[in-house]
Amino acid sequence: MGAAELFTERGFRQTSVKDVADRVEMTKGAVYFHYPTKEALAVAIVEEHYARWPVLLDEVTAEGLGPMATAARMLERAAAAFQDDVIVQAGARLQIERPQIDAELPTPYVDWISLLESLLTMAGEAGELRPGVCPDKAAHALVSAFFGSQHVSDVLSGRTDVVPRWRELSRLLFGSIQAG
Ligand code: LUB
Repeated sequence: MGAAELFTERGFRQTSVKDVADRVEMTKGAVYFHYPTKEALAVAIVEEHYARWPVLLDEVTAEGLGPMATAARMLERAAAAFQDDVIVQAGARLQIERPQIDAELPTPYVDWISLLESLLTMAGEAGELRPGVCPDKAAHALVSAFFGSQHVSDVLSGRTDVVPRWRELSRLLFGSIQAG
């Protein structure tokens, strides 16, 4: 957690392994035992960020909503994670700083685009999608909008209002792609 807090607060370049060791009250050696480089620490946090979403999908799927509502609910829960989960916040900042990180990081956005495209395709098959809306284009637009919304919240409010801001934008976006 300590490293995630520091990466979120200061970013990759401005965080040293010594800072992490101090924050978690371990020796540098102990941190290096678990993570041979600072890059390895960043990779672990970004991977943990992405590991959140399949767990979330299982939880939301268990609610038994239709595909369109499942898509909306997934993004609503993601907004709560971006607002409150320091691992998710750190992963997002590290992905922005990926050009400065000499490590293989997961490609951002693609899994969310793919998930939303499959949910919106199912929504189309269920008659929940406005005629003429392409699931792939709408999925890409939703991810772009979400990314922008949480980023603006981060810059303007330290992510304290991700949820209400996303709720406003989500209402507009889903209102424009759902049938009826
Ligand atoms: C999401 C971010 C921030 C996509 O999937 C990702 O990589 C994301 C971090 O890179 O927003 C929108 C859910």
